Amino acid sequence: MCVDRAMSGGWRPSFASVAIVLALTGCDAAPEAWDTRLAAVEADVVALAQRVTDVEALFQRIADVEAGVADALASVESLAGTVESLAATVAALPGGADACPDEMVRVGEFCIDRWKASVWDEPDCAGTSYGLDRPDFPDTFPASGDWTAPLYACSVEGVVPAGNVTWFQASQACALSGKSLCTNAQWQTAVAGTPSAESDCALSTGAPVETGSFPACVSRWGTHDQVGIRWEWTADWSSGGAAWMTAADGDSGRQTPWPESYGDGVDYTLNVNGEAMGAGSMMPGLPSAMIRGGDYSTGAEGGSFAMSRARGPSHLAPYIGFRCCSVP
Ligand SMILES: [Ca+2]
Repeated sequence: MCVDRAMSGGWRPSFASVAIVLALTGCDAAPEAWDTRLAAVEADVVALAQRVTDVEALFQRIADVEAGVADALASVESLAGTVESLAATVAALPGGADACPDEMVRVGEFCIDRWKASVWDEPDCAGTSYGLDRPDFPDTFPASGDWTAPLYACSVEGVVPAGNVTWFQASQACALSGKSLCTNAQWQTAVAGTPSAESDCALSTGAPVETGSFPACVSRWGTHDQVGIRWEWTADWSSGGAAWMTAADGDSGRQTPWPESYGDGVDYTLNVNGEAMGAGSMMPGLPSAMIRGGDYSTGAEGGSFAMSRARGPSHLAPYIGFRCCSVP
């Protein structure tokens, strides 16, 4: 059919081109049939043009969708970056994930050992544990802290923690484990909520016991045995008083200055106005290093407010141990 030939091929027809093609192809239909057929062709052309317009619109919609998908992908990528950044921020916050090693707990901006320190000759807390019942530290780890072979402070449950250790040895053992002695402020902050009674913590066992032996002796933050077993050296040095406090000042210089609502109200302080005890004797002019918490025979006067400034950093005794802190 003439019209079919005219419409064949891929080009887009117009009324003029259809008329020219019809003339050139020499169609010889009768005039009355011509009008009818021309009307039909016009209708076909209009329909075809509409379909072309529809296809163009479809292509535009596809392009729009593609642009929308690209925008969405960019948004997802940006969001992923934001989430990653937010996760890092959260991890760095106090209490954030992975902020402290497993053997420590997070308290505000610092980490503190869960358990009172034991001192080992292997960095993974293996080998020999020192200072349990006597000052048996090797010559390579002397009282002065001037070590030639390292020892390591570990936070371990279920072992007797170290005593018989000077402040200098305690400080070095913490440092060799990548930590430091806790400051008095850190110690006091972390101990919050620890019970202060003899029945709750190792304050009247007569000898050191293993860490964790008194399950109730735990602070609100999760530290164990800050009260009892052995006093703990803190990093802080200070002066003693002008003179050693005598029995006239209280029970051998002990005072119980805390309000009733602090611990059990009888936690004692020692020599807050006096001299400090050195290696075996009272030494005028020797600074004290503060010890906290109380030991296996302090009794009810030990507790989360118990403190003594009666021991110089060079003192060592079975009733003094330590624990370590760090800032991540
Ligand atoms: Ca107490």
